[in-house]
Amino acid sequence: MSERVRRAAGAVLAVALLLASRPPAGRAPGDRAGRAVGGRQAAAHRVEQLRVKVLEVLPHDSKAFTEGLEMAGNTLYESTGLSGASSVRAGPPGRPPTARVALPAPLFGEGITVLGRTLWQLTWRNRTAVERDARTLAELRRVPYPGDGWGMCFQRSAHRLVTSDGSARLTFRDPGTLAEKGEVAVTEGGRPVTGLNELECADAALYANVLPTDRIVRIDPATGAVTASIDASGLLRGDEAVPGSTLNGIAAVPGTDQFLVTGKFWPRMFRVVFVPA
Ligand SMILES: [Ca+2]
Repeated sequence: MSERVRRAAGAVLAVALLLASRPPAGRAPGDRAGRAVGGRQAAAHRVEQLRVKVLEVLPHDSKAFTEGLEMAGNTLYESTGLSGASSVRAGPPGRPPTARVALPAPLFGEGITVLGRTLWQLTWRNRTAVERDARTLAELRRVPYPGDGWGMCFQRSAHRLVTSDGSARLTFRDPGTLAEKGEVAVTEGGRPVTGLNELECADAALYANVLPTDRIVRIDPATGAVTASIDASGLLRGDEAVPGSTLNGIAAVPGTDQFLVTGKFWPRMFRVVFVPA
């Protein structure tokens, strides 16, 4: 199949999926301002092009192989990976953590999300998820977790967890048991977006770091459609880059439209807003 035919087929599929999943009076995915979008074809392909605007630069532990980042109240939670170096930390953003617990080898820490008094921490390929006390970070129990653990966030409005596994698929899970409740394929212009990594649930949208790029995508969880592509390149200076230092870590700042973003082995973290590119 030629590239042109393949693209056309993808476009038709995207329109069909969009129309099938949208209520008749629904807003176009990701159109936060609620502007009318003329033309169904245009609506199906409308991906906002955004960039990061830095509001504040904060220190970040350059030894942290960041795999999960999330704020709850004024507390920043971070999960780090690598067998023998994995941890979960909590404290004010940009300050030394006030609580920190190691995840013993061979466990490889991955995504985290806070559910009130507890939090979940995934592991990469240890087929285990760890539930912790959100205040002390003490381990409460371990639950079997089949497959790769990557990113995770808690979509409060739908009372479900959203998890990634490095593919283009997001899985919805029961927040108490982690049992699968459904899934959605993430597409951009009809094509799958693979490498979905650290996640953030914010308002009605999902955000995902896209490995191995400096890109963050905003996703409509109802359809899987990418509604915005956010260019987060240029945050890490060339002289700060080391092997493995990829962008990975996005945390919404509660009560604002701001986000904290950082990466693996990054010495700095950034408080940003997303603005038109
Ligand atoms: Ca996050």
